[in-house]
Order: sequence, then structure tokens, then C-alpha cells
Amino acid sequence: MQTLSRHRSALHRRSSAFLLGILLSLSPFGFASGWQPFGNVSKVAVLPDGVELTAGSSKVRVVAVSSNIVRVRYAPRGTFSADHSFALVPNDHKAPKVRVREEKDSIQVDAGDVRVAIRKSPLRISFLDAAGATVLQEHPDYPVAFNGTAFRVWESMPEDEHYFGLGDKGGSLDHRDESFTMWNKDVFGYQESTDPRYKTIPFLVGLRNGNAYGLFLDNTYRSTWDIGKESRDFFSFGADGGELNYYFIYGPDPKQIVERFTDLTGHAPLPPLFSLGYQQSRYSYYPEARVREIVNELRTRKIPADAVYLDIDYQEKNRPFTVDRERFPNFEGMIKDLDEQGMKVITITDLHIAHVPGAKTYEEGLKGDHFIKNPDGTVYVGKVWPGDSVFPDFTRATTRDWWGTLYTDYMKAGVRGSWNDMNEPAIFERADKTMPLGNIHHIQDRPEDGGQDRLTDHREIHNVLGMENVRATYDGLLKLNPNQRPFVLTRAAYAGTQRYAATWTGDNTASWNHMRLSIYQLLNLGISGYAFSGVDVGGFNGSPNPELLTRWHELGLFYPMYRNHAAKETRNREPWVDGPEHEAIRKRYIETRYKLLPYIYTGMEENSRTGIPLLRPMFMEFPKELGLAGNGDEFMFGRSFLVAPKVWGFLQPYDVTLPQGAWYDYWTGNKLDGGKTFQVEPPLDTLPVFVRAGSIVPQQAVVQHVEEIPQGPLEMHVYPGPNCSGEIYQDDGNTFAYRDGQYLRQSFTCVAAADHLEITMNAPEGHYQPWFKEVRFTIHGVDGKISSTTVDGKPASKWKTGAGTLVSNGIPWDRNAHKLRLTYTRP
Ligand code: NBV
Repeated sequence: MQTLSRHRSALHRRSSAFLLGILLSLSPFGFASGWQPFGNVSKVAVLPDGVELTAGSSKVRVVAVSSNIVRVRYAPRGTFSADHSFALVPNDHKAPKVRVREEKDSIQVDAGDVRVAIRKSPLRISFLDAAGATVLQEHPDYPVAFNGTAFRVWESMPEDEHYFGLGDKGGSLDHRDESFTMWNKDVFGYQESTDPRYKTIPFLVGLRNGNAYGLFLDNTYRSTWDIGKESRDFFSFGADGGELNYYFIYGPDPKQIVERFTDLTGHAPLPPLFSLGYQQSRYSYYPEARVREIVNELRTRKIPADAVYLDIDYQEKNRPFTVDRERFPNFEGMIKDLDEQGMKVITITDLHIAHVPGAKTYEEGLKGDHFIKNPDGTVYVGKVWPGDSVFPDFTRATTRDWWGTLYTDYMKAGVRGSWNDMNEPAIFERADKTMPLGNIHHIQDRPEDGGQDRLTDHREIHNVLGMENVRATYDGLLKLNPNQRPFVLTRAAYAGTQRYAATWTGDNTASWNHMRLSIYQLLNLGISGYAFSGVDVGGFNGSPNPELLTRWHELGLFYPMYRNHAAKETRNREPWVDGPEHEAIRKRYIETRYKLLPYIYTGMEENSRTGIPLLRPMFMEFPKELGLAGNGDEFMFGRSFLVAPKVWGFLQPYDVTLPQGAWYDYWTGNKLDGGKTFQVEPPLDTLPVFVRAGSIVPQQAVVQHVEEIPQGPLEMHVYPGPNCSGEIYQDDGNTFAYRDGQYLRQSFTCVAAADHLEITMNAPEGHYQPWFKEVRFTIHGVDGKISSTTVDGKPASKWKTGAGTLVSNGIPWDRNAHKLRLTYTRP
């Protein structure tokens, strides 16, 4: 009864909003289209952190969140709604002391590193840097406008500005000249121009002359972004409903933008180490014998791997939280056996529940009022893989808790992670591929999350349902196994979803074009705060030819998540399927992934603290080298690696540009001059990878999976150059003990002079006892005659010289700082 009356009031609120829209469109200020400019400022109230402006019966608040983040909220009807965000996390930002200066026609709010210049008539907001240079300004001819519940903002668009971010959108790295809709959608077989896609991250980064800013529209409704497609003079954004509530973030360094955006929307948890290993998947491996066979092949061929995925066919009639006992008679035993081989099992769980009256999960959900409703209060039923299905009301805390409990049996069986698919939500037999907009959701937050308790419709929730789904999964897995880092994989997302799950780019295609597209998508996801991401290696739809699959395996080594996955009715895709030559190459790249795990894990740990992604566009490392701004085929993997893959099957040779400074070929160790473009013609077994001079890269011996202890020392590869440094982060890779000091962080530096090179191992931080007992240094680019080598001032002989390299003896590792020095005479 109470629920029904709530539904009615929600409906009533909607119809009043609709009425207001009509009234506004008939108002005397109106244009034929119904769009109303915001108006002229008539009153200015100074707040502790900004200003509140009144224009007629409307209001705007411009407040500083920090010295480089400004928030702007509009209340066209004069009342600000209760503050609520799915994206934001509580933070310890301290609002700076703002200085407000009001003049006859303008107001200036000085927040520290950002200044806001506001023109009163008509209201127009610009953002300036501390020196007074304009960074972003509304277009002079198009003031912010409202039309019923909809709104739109037009910003001036300088000719030389480039645009990034916006999640998984687009067909190139730079979004200039494209337009997008934010409405999570299952887009099986998507192509470059397909829009919308699976995710909604309304966060745009502008880059001009190496200076970056970010613009985050925190609005979950369907929104649209036009990046200069309608006119070269402006870019614009707007939504169908919800609040016009945006954040302007100033850098100017592109890395700072991502750091600040993830300060707002949250950091990714530190991933379990296994999830950075190689993962083997397919739609679907079954029966049990086939799963065991795949794992045995990987182990016998000594192709390292850490996870195997079970897609929907492991379930009984595709029903989540069941197991098809005909196909998997000994599901629990299989997981145990695979676990003994160091192989973790990840199972898929779509976000729907089969509509089977009498079935335990369905009945339990019904009893707990856990399902999304039709406007008349009855439970909504839609068709998906199990046939008729119902959908948990994931915005409701009680429902999220219930969902978490459904994993009990899987967790008991030893399932190591959950793959949440179809969570846009995708629904069959509907033209819009999703549920009706009028469906009713219950937002119920705990007090610590803002404490809201209200009903709303699907228009507001659509884009966050997937996020709330993986939030429920993450929290549920954590509750069931509090000392194990959950692993969750999601397809749909809203800003902030990085807090709960890794993500992949959905149903891509086995084509060169899609391999190329993957780079832009993952780079833009990283810029959008979503760093732990991957694409189906080999392409989901269709069958890759052997060369493409091999090249894709090479590139996958540098995806944050390295997973091979394929659709039904496509050819087999495991590394060995194309004969020994291809297998050997693929295996070598997978092995290289494991060699680089110390570097990769250190990078992901950095991401979990700072939000800076491992996969970085060139401009993130070299913002001032303007020619690199839009070059999307090359990218950085952490601070040290530049990867320049062959992205076109037919194109050979192709150009590679190295930024200024010296570089080393990762495979040969040859030193190269940067600041140049040259051609490469890599044979099938070579992915061009270059290491930036000034890097110290940690590596380890190949293992078959992450529980195996690497044999031999920690291998530190030193590539001398400016600001020469490197770091290693280690912990048990699986639990939360690192929070109690059970981790190890050690930094390394090197200084090269005319006649010597000195390497410093700084004393480590943290109590964790690492697997290595010794550290061995390989110094690249050594071109002089070595006259002496010392460790802590004592002579150290027997270092091995190779072609341009010098390999130290194993230096016993302890908790002290050490210095290595080699003296040489140059030829
Ligand atoms: O569960 C089956 C697939 C899955 O393999 C894929 O990765 C998802 O993106 N799923 C989509 C549903 C059906 C796709 C045809």
C-alpha cells in the first residue's frame, strides 16, 4: 500500500514537471522551440565557498570544491533539489577561502588556481587560470537554456583544442567533430560510429597547448554531447532531465585532471594480482571436461594463465545463481581441482533473475520486495537469456544486500570472481533494447551514502543500474569473504564504477579496425577515471585470421586486463589453435606479461591511490609535445613504455614518433634518439616497444600463474637518462593485509655522469617480506669501458657485460638502502 502511494506521488511529480515544461514553452520570453535562456542576474549572495545568483525566479550556485575544482548548479525553479550523487564519494576536499568581487556587470570568484568570471546580463560563466587566461567560456551567442526538464550548455570551442574522455565513446582518440548520446546500451556488433554504447561517463577533458581541464556533468539522465559537430564554434552538452550540475576541474597537467576527477568519483580498489595475469574465456566453455581440457592445454603447453571464465551455459537454462548439473556434475570438484593448478574460475552472472514462480531466488526476491516495478506497482517482467525475467532494484540498499547473499554457494565452491553482463540493462524483444522508461526504482541509501529514500523512474536510473549492480556484487563478495579482494567485471558503467569493477568494451569484432579502436577506447576510459579495462583479445564477433590473433595477443600484453574471449559459432581462439609458429609468439607475449607483472602491479597500485591510469595517451606523459596530442595509435604504458602497434593489416611499414629525449628498443636494448619520426616494419613476432631513458623497470622470472614463486632475483632493468627512477610495490596480491602495513614499496634512482653511473636502492617502506632474496640490475646502454664496479663502496667483480648491457651479480635484498656504482671510460 505504502509502495503504491509512493508510486503515485512519483508519477505526480513527473506530470507536474511535464506541465511546467509546457508552461515554460508558452511563456512570453519563449522561442517557438520552447528553449528559455536562463536570464539576467538580479541578486548576488556571497556564500562561504562561492556565490548564489538569482535571475528572476531561478537560481545558480557557483562554489569552490577545492582550489582547482568549481561546482556549478542551476535551479531553474528556484529550489535546489536534495544533494545526491551516484558518482561522487565523500572526500576530504577543503574548500579554499574564496574571494568574491562584484562589479556593476560582473562578478569574479577567486578560488585559488581557478577564477570564475561571471557576466550578469545575460548570465555567462567563464573559467580562468590563476594568471587570468581564459580556459573555458560559454559561447557568447548561446546562453545556458532550459526547456521543461531539459537543459543545454554551449561552450566556445577554440580551433586548436582537442577533446578526450567520455568513457567508451567514439571512433578516434580525439572526440572533436563527433557527437554522442549517453544512454547505456547493449550494442552487439558495434562499429566506430555506433552510439550510444555500453557506458555513460559524462566527463570531458579539453586539451589546448598542453594545458588540460575537465568538465563533469553529474547527471544520470540521457544526456547528449556535441563536440563541434553542429558548429565548429562551440561544443555543447545537455540532458533530458535531472539537475544541471557540473564540475569544472583545472589542471593544467593532464594527469592532474584525472587525479582530481578520481578524487571526486573514487579510486579503483587494488586489484587481486591474479586479475593482471592472462585470462582465457569463451562463450561458452562447457561441459566440465572441456573446461578441464582448456586448462590442461594451457598448463601442458606452459602458456601462463590465471583465470578461466564460465559464460552463461554453465547455468541451468541460463538462470543466474544456478549450475547446470548435467554439464557440470561436479562443479565444486572442478573448481577445487583447477584451483590446485593455480587456475581461478570466474563465473558470469547477469543482473536478471529468472521469473520462475516457486523457484527459491525468485520467491525470496518477491518476498523482500526486491524487484523493479511497473508504474502500476506490479513487478516488471522482461525477456532475457532465461526467458521471462525480473530485475533486482539495485538502487535499494536492502536489495543490494540480498543480491550479495545470492553468491554464497558460488563463493563456497571457490569461484574467484563475478562477471556481470547485460547490465545496461539489456532486454530482448524491445526496439529500445531496455526496460520501459516509466518503470519504478526505489533509491534507498544508507545514511553514510547520503540517506535518500525515494521512488523515481527508469529515466533517472537507467545509466546507473549497471553500476549499482556491480556495487552490490562487490560488496556482497567482500561480505562473504572479507579478507579476499573481490574481482568483478562489468559491461555497463556510470562515472565512478571504477570503485567496484574492472570493465571491458563489450562485443567488439575480429577485425584490424577493432584492434585499433581498442586503443582509443581504453585510453579514453582511462582518461575518464576507468583504468582497469580490457577488450576481448581476438575480437568477440567473427573469427580473426591467425596474423590478427597473434598481433592482438601482442597488443593485449599492454591492456590493463588481458583476456581472450570469443562469441559462439566463431572459430577456436586459444593461443595454440594456429600451429606452432603462432603459438610460440603468443606464448612469448603472455610470458612477457608475467615478466612485467612487478611493473604492472606497481602501476595498478599507483592507479588505486591516484587514479592515474597505466595505459596513457602520449599527451599525458608529454603534454607539451603538441604533435602527439591526437596521435592515438601509440600510447604509453606507465611512465616507461611506449607501445607502437601495427594497427592495419595491409600497412607495412608505418610511422613511429618518439618524443624528445633518448629511448631504448625494449627487445634489443638499442639506444635511439627521440624527437623523431621513423618507419618500422615489424615482423609477425614483433610489437615495437620502446623504453624511455631514465627508467628503472622491475621484472621477474616467468611463472605459470601468480601463486607460483618466481625463481631467481628481482630483475631491475636500468635505462639511464634524465630523472632516472623506478619503483616496486609488492604485497600478498590477494588479501587486505597491505592495509596493516604488509606491503613493500621501494624506490630506485640512478644518476649518470660522464665517467660513472650510480644506482640507489632506497630503503623499503612497509613490512611485507617479498618473494625475492636478491636484486639483480641489468644496465642498458653501457657504451664505455668499465673500470670498476662497487656495491656500497666495496668492489664487486664478475659483473657480466653483454651487447651494450652490464648485468650485476645478485645483490642480497634487505631493508637497508644500497648504492651501486660503476666507473667507466667512454670510447
Ligand atoms: O553471455 C554471453 C555474451 C558474452 O559472452 C559477451 O561477452 C557479452 O558481451 N553476452 C554478451 C550476451 C550475448 C551476446 C551475443
